[in-house]
This record gives sequence, C-alpha cells and structure tokens, in this order.
Amino acid sequence: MYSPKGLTRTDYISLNINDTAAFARGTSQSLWRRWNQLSRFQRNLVYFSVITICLIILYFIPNDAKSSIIDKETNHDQLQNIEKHDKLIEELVVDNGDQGGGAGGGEVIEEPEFQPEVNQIDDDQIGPPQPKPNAMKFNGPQNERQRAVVGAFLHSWKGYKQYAWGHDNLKPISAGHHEWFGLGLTIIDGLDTAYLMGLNAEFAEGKKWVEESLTFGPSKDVNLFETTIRVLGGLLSAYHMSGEKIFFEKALDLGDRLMPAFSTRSGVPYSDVNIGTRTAHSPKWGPDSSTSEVTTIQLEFRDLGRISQQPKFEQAVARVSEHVHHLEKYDGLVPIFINANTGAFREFSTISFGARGDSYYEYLLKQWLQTGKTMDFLREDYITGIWGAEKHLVQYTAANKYLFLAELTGSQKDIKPKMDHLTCFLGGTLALGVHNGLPPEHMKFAEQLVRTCYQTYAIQPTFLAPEITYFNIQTPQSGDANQLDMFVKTNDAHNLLRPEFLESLFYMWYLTGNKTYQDWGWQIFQGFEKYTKVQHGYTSIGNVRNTQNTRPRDMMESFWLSETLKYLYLLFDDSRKLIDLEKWIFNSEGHILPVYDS
Ligand code: DMJ
Repeated sequence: MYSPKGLTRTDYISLNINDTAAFARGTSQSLWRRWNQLSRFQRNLVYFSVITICLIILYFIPNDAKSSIIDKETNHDQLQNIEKHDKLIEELVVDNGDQGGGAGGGEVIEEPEFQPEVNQIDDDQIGPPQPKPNAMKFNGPQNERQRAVVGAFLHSWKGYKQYAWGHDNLKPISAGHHEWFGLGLTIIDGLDTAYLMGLNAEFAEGKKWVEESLTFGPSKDVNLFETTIRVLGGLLSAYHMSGEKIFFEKALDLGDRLMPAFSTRSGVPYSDVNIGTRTAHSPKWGPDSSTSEVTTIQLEFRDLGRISQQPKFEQAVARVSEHVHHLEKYDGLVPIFINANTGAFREFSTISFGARGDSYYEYLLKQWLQTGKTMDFLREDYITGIWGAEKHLVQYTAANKYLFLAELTGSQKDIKPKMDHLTCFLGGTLALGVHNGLPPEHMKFAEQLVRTCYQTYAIQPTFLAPEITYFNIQTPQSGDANQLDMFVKTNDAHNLLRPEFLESLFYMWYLTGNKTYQDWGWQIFQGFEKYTKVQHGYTSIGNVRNTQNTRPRDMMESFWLSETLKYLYLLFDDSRKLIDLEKWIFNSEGHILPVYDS
C-alpha cells in the first residue's frame, strides 16, 4: 500500500475517504477488467485503431512546423554559412567586372532568387547548401597567348570526348582510354578550367556527365590523396565557381565515402580506401602512407566541412596536421613515409621536396592562408621547414651556381644531388608566402629556384624538362671549364605534361608583374605544342633529350587540364586579376577554393 514518507496514519485515512480518488481507482479497475475480458482479435482491433489515428494526426501537422521542431538552430547556422560564401562570390564577380574588354566585360550578373530549402535533414547529413545566387563570370581569352592555350584545351577535350569519355585518361595516339579509379578524372579535373576559360558548352557537357554518370559504388579502390585533390577538389571548385548544387552533392557523397580512411589508431589515414565498401587499407606496395599524401587533403576536407556544416570532415584532417606537427623532425624537414597505425615516421626514409614530400610544405602555407592566417602552428612549421631546406638541402652547381634542392638519404642523411621536377612548385609557394608577410628573403630563394627550373627546360632541345635532373656540385679536379651544371639519366628523361614549373611562373607573374615569367611560359608552351601534340590530344613523352626520338607514351594525364593548361592561361592573364589571390587558394591539383576568415 502506498504510504507517503512523513505522513501519519491519520493523514492517510483522511485521504483515503476522498471520493474522487476512489472513483478514479474504481473506474480504472473496471476498465482493466473489461480489457481482460476482450478476445485477442478485439484487442488487436483496438491497437490498430489507435495507431491509425496517431498516424492521421501526424500526417496533418504542417511540414514547416515539423522541420522547425526538428532543428531550428542547425538551419540558422547553415544559412549564415551560405550567406558568407555568397558574399565572397559577389566580391569576386565585381573584381572580374573590372577587367573590361572582350565579350561580356563588366556585364551585370543576374541573381536568381535565393530559395532556402528546409526538410533535408536526416541523422547524419545536414541538407546541402542551396542553389547559389551568384556564379563567377569569366569573359574568355583576352589575348593571342590565352587563345592559343584555350585551343590546346579544346583539342585535348575533343579527343577525350571522342575516345575516352567517362574514363580516367585519354590515350591520344591509339585513340583509347586508360582507367585508374574509374572516376572520369579528366572530366572532373577539367571542369573548372573550362569554366575559367569561358568554355560554357564544355563545362555543361562535364556537368551533365557528373549528374548522370558519376557514381562511387559498388566497389572502387582508390588512393585517398589522388581522389581528394582531383575529384573532391575538382567538384568543390566547380561548385564554388558555378554555384551548381550538383557538384556539392557529389562532393559530400564522396567525402563521406572517403572517411573510413581515417579510422586508424593514430588518425593518420591509410593511403587507400574502397569508396564502395567503405573500407580502408595500406598501399599494396608496403605498410606506410606517404607523408605528402596524408598532409595534402586538408584544404579539401576543411572546405567540405565548412560548406556542409559537418565538422567531422575538418576534424579528421586537422587531427592529422596536429599529429604531424607534434612529431620530431629534422630542422622542420619530414621523412617521406609515415605509418598510419603507429603514427610514426619511417626511420631513415628519404627527406625530399620532391615525390612524397613536396606538398607537405605546400599545404602548411596554404592551410594557414585558407584559415585566415589564424593557425599559427602551420605558419611556424612552414617557416621552420623552409629554414631546414636552406640549411640542409640547398646546394649550388659548381659551374654556374644554380641553386637546387638535393635529397637526404639513409641513416647518415647523405646528400643526393638530384631534384624532381615536382620540386619546382616551391618557387611559387615561396612567393605566395612572402606576399602574405613571411620572411622577405624567401623571395630570393624563390627567384633562384625558378631560374634553375627554367634551365631544366631551356637546356633540352625539346624545351621540355625531364622528370628528374641530377646536378654537378663538385668542382672538377681537371679544372674542366665546360663542366655541365646538370644532366639527365635515360630512365628519368620523360615528361608527363606536368605543371609545377608553370604553376610557379604563374605566381611569380601575378605577384611581381615581371613579364619575363610570361615569356618563359610561352617558350615552354611552344615545346608542348611541338613535341607533345598529337592527333587526338597531347601525350607524355619518354625522352626530352632528342627531338627526333621523343618516344611518345600515348597518355594524357588529367592534370594537363586541371593544372598545366590552367596555370598557362592564368600566366597569360595580363590583368593579373582573373583570380584574386587574397580570396582564393589553389589546391595541389590547381582547383580553386575560398579563403575563410578563420
Ligand atoms: C598533380 O596530381 C598534383 O600537382 C600533385 O600534387 C603532384 N603531381 C601531379 C602533377 O604533377
């Protein structure tokens, strides 16, 4: 019997004679008796009726009321984010209007009405941003050189469209295709370049393919880094430039599917992930991930996290950067392999600003810029890394004092006097840093490195650089006055249509206004036109050292469209205003992402 604490027996008796309570109890007891007397069928009938009535009531509550009950706050944040992004685009459109000249110069951009959508929220996924009111507007080529580059893009696109559409790469000689991940890499890498060049029809073709044919299942094993910089970066860039929602939706789907790569003990991702089955693993060739790969995914995942309002993307990659920040380094320099499970660098692995090391340094600077110069540890690590490079890697040729960055190998950190073409990105990155207030002496470093990289092209009869160059640093005992500064081994004499040096020339031109950089780029473009252009596109070649025997490889890499031709087009932008470097940042594949305040 119920006996409330603190009440006397007398109190209880007086309550017990309350008629209402007795009636209520009596009524409920009799209802219960009647319920027990019902047959099973009758009880089921009652259950069914009650459920049906509830469902009818729910159905007639207005949708708006439902969604505001679900998540008022989330929608508010999301809209704020969209407004901020729109403002950025708006400012850029105004900047481009200043260019004048050419078709459509200074046109007024029409703004479609902003239609916020609600009711797109489920457990894990906040609805994507809405169709954007502003798209960036470009007027197409403004001079002969830009027109020539657009011609190269169209020739490449045409061959790809005809013989390799939807596949990763074009084989421009045999008129076939090459598959790597099966993600239509050339389309996605080419989208924002087409947009930048004002090629609306080509952009629309690519968009249609993304809408109708780009799928990520059922089982696709991909490299996390390559897929992030090319596909995720390409989709995000296309979204920011065109405002077309489909690119955001695909990027969000892909980002989600790449996330299992981060499920390691250390948080350092595995190199490979199956985006269909959502499982991740180390590369087939060994237990470790490449240092540059795990540290060159941050710009893209951060951007995706910001525009989707899903912090998990940014958190995953920020954790990697913080982890690497805390690892012991060699005066800021990092070994090129890192283990995803232990989170430790592989002992005695090579130190290099070339393959597997390069973009670690690039993304330190660019992440700092992307986050409005608020993440100090990235800036510090970048400055320390450059200082380490000057101290340990910078070498000069004996004959003409050409500066280059050597590699350090083995436990003794022996100097290997070779430099990958990949290292030629660094001149542009250094210049970008100086432009943003980093040590002015970095500019001297940039100029010297750019001079050397130019030589790697200029000394070849094809005017195209090899993949790897070796340098003479010893003064010959014989006192040979004709000693060469650099030489190329047979196996390193290929040119894959790579962009790094043109990327640097673009930054040097944009940030200094020195036309020599444009002229150098034009000379190189002539080399590509003469020795890599074939019937259905442009091909990588096996030998830059002999114009009569270039050994075409029948392969057009997707970065030819996303980077090489884009940087050439921007290098020949006489206004130096097409892309505002205060507001946009280029990812490692040449895709364009917005700079945030923090
Ligand atoms: C591109 O995919 C990217 O630039 C990457 O960072 C390095 N390699 C190629 C181009 O050479």
